Amino acid sequence: MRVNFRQADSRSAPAKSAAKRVSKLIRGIGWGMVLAGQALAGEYHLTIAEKRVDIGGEPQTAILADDGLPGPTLHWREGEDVVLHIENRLSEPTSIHWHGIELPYRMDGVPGISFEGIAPGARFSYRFPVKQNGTYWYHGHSGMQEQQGLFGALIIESAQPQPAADRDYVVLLSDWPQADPYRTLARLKKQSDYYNFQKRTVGDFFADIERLGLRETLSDRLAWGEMRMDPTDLADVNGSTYRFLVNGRTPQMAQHFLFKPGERVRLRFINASAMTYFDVRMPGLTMQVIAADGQNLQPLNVNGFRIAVAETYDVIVQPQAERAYSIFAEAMDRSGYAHASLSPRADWLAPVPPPTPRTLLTMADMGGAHAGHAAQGDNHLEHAEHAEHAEYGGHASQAGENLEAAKPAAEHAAHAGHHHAAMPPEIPSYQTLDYRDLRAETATPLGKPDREIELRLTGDMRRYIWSFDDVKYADAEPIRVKLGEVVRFRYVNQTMMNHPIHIHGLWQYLDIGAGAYNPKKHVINVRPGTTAVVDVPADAVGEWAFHCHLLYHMDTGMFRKLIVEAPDRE
Ligand SMILES: [Cu+2]
Repeated sequence: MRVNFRQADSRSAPAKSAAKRVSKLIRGIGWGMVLAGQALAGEYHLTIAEKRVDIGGEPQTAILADDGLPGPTLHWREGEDVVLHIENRLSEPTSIHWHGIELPYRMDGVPGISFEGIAPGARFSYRFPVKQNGTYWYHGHSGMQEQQGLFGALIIESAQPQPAADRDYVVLLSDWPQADPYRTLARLKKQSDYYNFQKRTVGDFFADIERLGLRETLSDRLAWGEMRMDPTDLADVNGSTYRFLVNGRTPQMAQHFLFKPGERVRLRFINASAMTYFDVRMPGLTMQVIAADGQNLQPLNVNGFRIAVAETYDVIVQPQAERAYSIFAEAMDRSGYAHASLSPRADWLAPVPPPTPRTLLTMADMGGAHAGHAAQGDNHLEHAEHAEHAEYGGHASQAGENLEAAKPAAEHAAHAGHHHAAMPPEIPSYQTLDYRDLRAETATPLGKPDREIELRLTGDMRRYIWSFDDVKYADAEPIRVKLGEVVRFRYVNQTMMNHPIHIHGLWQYLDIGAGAYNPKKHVINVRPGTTAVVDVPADAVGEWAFHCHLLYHMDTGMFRKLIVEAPDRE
């Protein structure tokens, strides 16, 4: 049986609900019968080709799946066998990686590790059973294709009933380069702070790191309460070259999602950026986080969350007022933002909130007021709550999410059609999502790890080389583990950057002291100067990519091959 649910463009609510009806219909009529005989096979076709796109600037060449930026949202169902036919119409090799998906490693889609890649003009068919559900994404794993637009959302419907939502939208965040990404990388290699236009103290900072070491330098600067490093150091590539998009649209392109007051709206946030972390908030609404990286969580109410590159978070909001709400995703370094509206009417758009002051951001980002401890202790146990409050307190609690106050100046005059109605109840205090608060919905007892591997996250910012243990990928031996082992990785971040660490094919259970309820993730962000500990059950044989998900870090060497060996293979 062939069912193609490739409709899913969350821009169009009617199309979406129609597809849902079809989905229900098929399930009602035929699914039981089909399942009795064989797994339902979803068959999909994607064509990878170049296309000129114009996102409010000069037209540029993009590399897209089915001409879409983002590519089409794929809808799979847990328990089905999927077949994905990929056709390469480029003049260079391509690949698609199914991010966060458990599959035979030959289907994982990393050229040079799990398959040969897809040659120009060639086709490749991925086939595997779908063993999980939730919010994921797919992206190119060849060259800079991911940065050039080759990505899309992947939504897997659960075999078990899930909490009902009246609306279900994909909110896919990305960074679109206004320059050729190869040129960007070349520039970074020549001058790593090329994109940092306020670099007055960067030289001092590096000098201090050389003299005192990173830990000293960070704690020194932070303890004085005088952050002399500019916030723009937090991102190597930023809003000076990027436009920030929601589902492929700039803030000016006024992306909106419809709702009726009182409805439960599920928003599936996916950070498909190559390099950009976002701080997400929806002024006037509490977001209930129900899943991270596709995995159900015990519901957690937050007013904001940071989403690292390649992470996904599913949240439920229940807007009560007849007004447009802002979905506001600021680049972590505040060099720009993505914006969309959650609105009762297509012609009502939410105003863009005022940006969070950058100077208040830095403390939290660099490990916060307690950076001295953070550097020694756990990544998540030493979080700077004061800084978090300061970060949002400035306008959020004082302004009470007042829309008038939040209304920005002339540049957003285009959004002036918004509608003001009754204010939602005041939210008493600000809570941002913290890894420490994540609890898996169900317990997974892992037992004691069989061994521990310390992996230092290293780099030479001035030469723009990134690595693990000071050895870059080209010079590194693969990490070898045995099938059935539980390996504890200790990620020691010795750099001044955040690194979102991703392991293909396997899960990382982040040790936050919650035992069997530690959350499992495919991406673990490790903040500057901190250590994160994860337990990884090596439950899938094969050769897997293991890397920082910042594209320019991966490309310059922060990458390993992780081999899970069958017991008889020695
Ligand atoms: Cu990195």
